[in-house]
Formats: sequence, C-alpha cells, structure tokens
Amino acid sequence: MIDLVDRRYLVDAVNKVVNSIPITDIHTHLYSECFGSLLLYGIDELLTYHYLVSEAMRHIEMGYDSFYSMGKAQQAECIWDTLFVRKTPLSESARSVITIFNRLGLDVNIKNLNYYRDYFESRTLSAHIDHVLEVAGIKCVVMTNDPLDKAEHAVWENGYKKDNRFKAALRVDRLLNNWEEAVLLLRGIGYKVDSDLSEGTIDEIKRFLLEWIEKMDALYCGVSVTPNFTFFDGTIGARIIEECILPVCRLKNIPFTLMIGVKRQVNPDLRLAGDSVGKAEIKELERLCLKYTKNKFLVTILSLENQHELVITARKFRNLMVFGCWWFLNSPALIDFITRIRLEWLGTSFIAQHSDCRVLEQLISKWVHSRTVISEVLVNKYSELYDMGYQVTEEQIQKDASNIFGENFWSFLNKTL
Ligand code: RAT
Ligand code: ZN
Repeated sequence: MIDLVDRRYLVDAVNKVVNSIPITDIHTHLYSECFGSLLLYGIDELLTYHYLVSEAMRHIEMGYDSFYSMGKAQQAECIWDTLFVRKTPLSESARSVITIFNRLGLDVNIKNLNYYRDYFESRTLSAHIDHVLEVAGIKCVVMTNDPLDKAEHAVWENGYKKDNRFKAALRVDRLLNNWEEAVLLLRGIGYKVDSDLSEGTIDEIKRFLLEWIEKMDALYCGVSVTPNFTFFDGTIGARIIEECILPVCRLKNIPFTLMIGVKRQVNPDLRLAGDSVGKAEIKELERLCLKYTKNKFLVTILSLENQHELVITARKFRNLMVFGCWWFLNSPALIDFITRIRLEWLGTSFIAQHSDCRVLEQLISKWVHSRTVISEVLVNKYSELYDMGYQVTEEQIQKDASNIFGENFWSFLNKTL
C-alpha cells in the first residue's frame, strides 16, 4: 500500500475505492427470481415507481382514480410523457431513470418509449439480474419479507430457491398495525391466536416469529412506524413488540429494525404514493435502547430534523446502529449533509446507505448517486486530516469505506457473509 502523500492521489484513490466496494444493501423491496411477479423490473415498473407517480400528478389534470384505473403500460406512458418528454428530468427520481439508461448503455436522448421497452423485453430475467447486480456493484441485497402476504407465503412454502445474493428480513408491519386483521391472517397459516393477547396468543406470536425467522434465515426483524409511535403505552402493537418481538430477537441474536417517521396516507387518493414524513420523538428510542440493552436496534429516521439527535443518540447507546438516508432523504443534498454529521459524530460506526429499491434496475441509479456523494464527503474529511500533515493510506480508505458500505452491518449482526 502506498502512502497518499500527494493530495491529487487522494481524490482518485477515494473514488476508486468507493466505486468498487461491493455493497451490502440492507433494506430493499426486491425479491429473488423464484418469487416470480413479486420481483419488479423493467421500464414500465421504473416509470410507475411511486416516487415518480406523486411527481407526475402535480402536472396531470386527470383524477387520481382515473390514473390508477389505467393499465400499467398506459400509466408508464403518461408518466414518461409528463416527466421525460414535456419536462426535464431534474428531480432525483426522474434523474435516476436517466442514470439507469446511461449505465445500461442506452441512448438517454431518445423520446420514443418503445426504444427502452424493446431493450428490456430483449433481456432474459436471470441474465438481467446478474447484469444489474454487476453494474451496480452489489454483493447482496436484503429483501422485505412478509409471510402474512398470501403470494409471498405461497413461495416460501412451495417454490423457494435460495439465491445467496438475496437475503431475507422478516417484516412485521402487518402484525403491528392492524391486529384484528393479523389475527385472521395468523389463524389462516396455522397459529392459534385470539384478539385479546392472552398468554397463549403471546406464545403463538412468538412461535410465528421464531419459525419464520428460521425458515427465511432472516437477518433481522423490521417495522416502519409513524412519528408519534410509542413503544410503551400498552397498546397491542407496543405489547407485541415488548412481549414477543424483542424477546425473540434476543433469542435469535438478530436486530430489531425500526424505520421511524412515516406519516401514512396523508393523501389516500395517491395510494402507495400518498405517505409523507413527520418529526419523531427521539426519547422513545432512547427509552427503548436503555431498557433493552441486550437487544440490537438498527434504526433509520425519515425526518431531516431528527438526524442530529439520532446521531447523538447513537453515541449514547452501542446497541443502536444508524443506517441509510431513507426515502425522502435519499437525494444528494441530504445524503451529503447526513453523511457529514454522521462521520463528524460517529467516525465510521454507522451504515451510510441502503437503497429501498422497489424495482431491480434502481439498484444502479441509487448506488451510483449515493457512492458519488459519499465519496465527495470522504475526500473532504480526509483532506482536513491531510492539511494537518496526516497521511492516510489506501488501506485505511478501503477499510473505512468497507465499514460504512456493509461491513458494519455484518459486524453488528455478529455474522460474516
Ligand atoms: O421507500 C419506499 O419505497 C417506501 O414506500 C417504503 O417502502 C418504506 O421504505 C418502507 O419500507 O416502509
Ligand atoms: Zn422500504
């Protein structure tokens, strides 16, 4: 390893390292090929991504219901025309589509959608998955798995084939958000639960969690919660967390992943695109980390206003690992700011990013954009050391970048890939 005694080499070395680090993407909505239609890919899925739907609807006069009553191909055409033909794709989500075209070697200036459709239709799925993972530089992605979802359950029971690049995570939103519905679903797959959370029901929920964590080989158990969610108010959701999820996570030595701050359905007409953001109460997280020191918490928060307190909270609790720039925070200006404050207050003890991809090819754009910004932040931080005469080595850069792009996740889990 050479010492980077010359500042000019620093930029090149950091870019080279960051752009070639194989990524562990710790939260996505992607699926491996055996899940069939649950894995979204291709141009029409890219264009109807809910981030783009809400942007396009600002320019379209058609009612929300009329938009959603069209078939997927027509919705895609409508968004293409609105955001890519009549407007310049400047927003982060629109620019992402251009980045994908670019990295797949397509002409980004063609306005005829069929040109892109022809390209995607000419691919065979498994070769396309290999290619996208390679272009994006992905080692593995973590899926979001819900055995209470009928279609997904059917695959796990019959037809699941392990693909080491796609890891599982048990998502428990359905269990926590609507208990009455969850009771029916749990009963439907063989768990003897009552709506009143009796001792027997608690045992059955724990059995459900344990069996599915084992069956899926789930790396963590996760949920997204509203800004005002409280873990200690004795409601059914809070009790399921304290009496079932946390004990099972401890037993299996896996983290409980909390994605905090989604304000659900502020505009229900927008359906999947209708969720928003609200500022959360960090003291809830402090109480959780303090009370359950034997549990590990992987946490991301949606509101920009919460980022500083989240970082400081992580300084106080080593059972807390901060991750990603989630959803409305996943844009260059915000990744830049958030990564800076994390480095300045936590060193490299955080997970810089996850993609949250819903459509396979988004792995390319989300990681190209994130790597670019995070690389610039690292160059800036190393330069500050360099200015004081400190010589950073390529080896150090490699280690730091590996940690924030995935190794910290595996160490937090006490696992190796
Ligand atoms: O980022 C998203 O696409 C959101 O719609 C959600 O999926 C969120 O990330 C979640 O996992 O709940
Ligand atoms: Zn998500």
